[in-house]
Formats: sequence, C-alpha cells, structure tokens
Amino acid sequence: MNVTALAAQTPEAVRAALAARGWEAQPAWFAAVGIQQLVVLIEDITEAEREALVHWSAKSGGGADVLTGAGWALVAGAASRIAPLARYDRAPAELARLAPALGRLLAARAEPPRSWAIRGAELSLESPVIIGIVNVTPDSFSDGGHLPSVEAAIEHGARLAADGARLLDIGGESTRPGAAAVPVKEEIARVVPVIAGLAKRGLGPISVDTRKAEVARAALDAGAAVINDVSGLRFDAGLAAVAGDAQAGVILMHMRGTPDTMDDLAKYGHVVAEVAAELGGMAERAERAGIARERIVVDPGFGFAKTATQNLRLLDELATIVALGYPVAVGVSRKRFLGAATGRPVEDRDRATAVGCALAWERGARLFRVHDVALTREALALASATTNPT
Ligand code: PMM
Repeated sequence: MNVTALAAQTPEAVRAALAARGWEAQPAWFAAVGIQQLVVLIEDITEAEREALVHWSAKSGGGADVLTGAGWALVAGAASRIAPLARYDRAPAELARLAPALGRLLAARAEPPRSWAIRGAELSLESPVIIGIVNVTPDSFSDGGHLPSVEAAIEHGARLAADGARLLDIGGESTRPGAAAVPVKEEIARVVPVIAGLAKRGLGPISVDTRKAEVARAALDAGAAVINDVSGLRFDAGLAAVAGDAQAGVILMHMRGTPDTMDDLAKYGHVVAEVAAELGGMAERAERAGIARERIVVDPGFGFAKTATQNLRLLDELATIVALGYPVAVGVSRKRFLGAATGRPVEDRDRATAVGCALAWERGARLFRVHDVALTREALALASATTNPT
C-alpha cells in the first residue's frame, strides 16, 4: 500500500491525479472542484436559522462541520456538500434566506471573471495585469518628486510599458497620511498633459488615480480608459456618473475615512470579513449608480486604514476578497507593512513587493499596481506559470 498526501490548496492536484488514472478532462475537473474545501462564515442569522444549520449538518452525516455562536455560523466542508444549501429545492425551508448569497459565492468560485471591460478595450485576466505607477505629485510617499516634468513622466510611463505594464496609472494627488489637499485645477494640470502625451504616443491603456469627478472627466477626455478611486466612490458623489457615462473601467479601493483620518480608523474585530463586506457594499453601490459589473475591479487598499498586522492578514486571506466575484487588484508596492516584515527602507522594497504580488496572485488577485514593473513581472511570470497548468 502507498499513501500520498495531495496538495489540498489547488484543485489542479486532484484533477491531475484523476487524469493520470484515466479520467476524462471535464469530469476530472468537476470532481476536483467539487471536493475542494469551502469554509463559509454566515452572520446576522436568527436563532431558527442557526438551529436549522446545526440540524442540517447532523443530517448530512458528517459531510460538513458547523460551528455556531449567537447570530453566526461557520460552515465547512466539500463544496459539493455545501452547494445544496444554495438550492431552494434541496435546502431546508428555514434556510431559504441563505440561498441567494451562497449561490453567488459558489458561482464566483466556479466561474471567476476572465476579463475586465475598460473604455474601448478588454483586458484579459488569464495572465497577470501589471499596472505601472506614474505619480506626478511632489509628495507621494515612495516616489514623490522623482518626475519633475511632463516629459519625464511620459518617458517613465514608456519605460514601464516596455517593461511589461498592461495599464499605466497616472496620479496627481498624494494619498499618504497627512498629505496636503490638491485643488482640482492643480490636479488636472498635473495629470492631463501626461495622459495626453502618453495617449499621443500610443502608450496605454491609461488609468487616472483620482477621487474627483472633474479630474476624472478631464482625464477621460485626454484619453484615459480607467478611473482608479482610492475612496471607492465615497469622496465625490459625481464620480460614478462620470465613470458610467464614459463606460470607463473602475478600480474601487477600500479605505475608511480620508487619508487624513484613516490611521485612527484601523480598528477591526475581524479585518478580512469587514473589508470584504465594506468593499462589496461599494461595488453594489457602483452598480446601482450605473457602472456595469464587468467594468468593476475591487482592491482591499493595503495601507489605507490598516495596521501592518492587518495588511499581512489581508494578504494571507485575500481569497475572501476574491470570493466577492469581482477581479481583484492589489497595491502593495513599497508599502510600510513590507518594511515591517523585511526591515527594509522604502527605497529597498521592490523585491518584497514582487514576492507580495506573487503571493497575491496565488490567492486569486489578477491586477498588481507597482513601481518596479520589470521585477514584479518576473515574479508573476513564475507564479502564474505554476497556477496556469498547460
Ligand atoms: N495605493 C496608493 C495610491 N493609489 N490605488 C489603488 N487602486 N490601490 C492602492 O493600493 C493604491 C492606489 C498609494 O501608493 P503610492 O503613493 O505609491 O501611489
């Protein structure tokens, strides 16, 4: 007898084991996904729902484990065992309220988004999308002041594109804690000539990193295809309409408060669940405001209203953000929590950034906003080669 532990974190391990033993490709894949472990936290439930879940788990003959407390339950088991709870005809009547949300979660897992619709184009998510950072701010935390002229910024964008960036993110307002507010006119004067210059040279697609509707509109007119809003559409009520009308791609980032107040708001009982719930709410509001689902990317906002420990938890548990069903972007580049983990100063964090991106890819992120595109590209080339079986 020979006993081998298969790699539980990837369905590919089970698929390959079955395929090597003569199974057809499709049934092998469905079986592999079906026996993958799922752990679902269900909150705000009634006492009757809690009892029904405990009863269901006892009846399911050990197929799923249920841990519960007042108002919550944690259900763990193979996806194929838990899936019936998402079906009205199979689930106990007392659990009908659970079906829609669980159904969405299972669907997002089975069919993750394969592309992102931006203005006038579609970006495939089958391979990593590296977003190159072009900050035209005098005071950004890691590279502020390095790009003194429009020409230097355009040259920098061209280099990032040559290094493998599939989107260039132009920002004219620093979002580091305590950064001075930038008037709309000044922000437009910083970003528009750079966006226009890049567009003229056929470089892009281009994203504008702004929280303001007026800046976004000017950037779109100059050739931008994406709006990257670190406030998740909370800062300027007019931004959603600008993005929706232009059919722009939108990156919604999670933060609490504003860059001035966010450090005091890094208080969470359960950081990943709270960030996922708040980010999911932002995305729902965006859809209600007229931004099509396929245009939305979500970003947990590393370093925004989070401590170093909370950022590390979020990175490790990124799959929870991915389970929202939107493509996930991450911006770990040179951030303080990488320094906390490695002891490296801000100017020496590109290796840690590349490793962080590889870890994020493995957990399901597909877009990576970085300063050093070449190094990150290499790390992601390896990470994606191991998880995209050929
Ligand atoms: N971080 C910064 C600015 N913009 N946008 C997104 N989507 N995600 C981020 O994590 C993010 C961002 C701050 O970093 P910088 O000052 O180096 O640009």
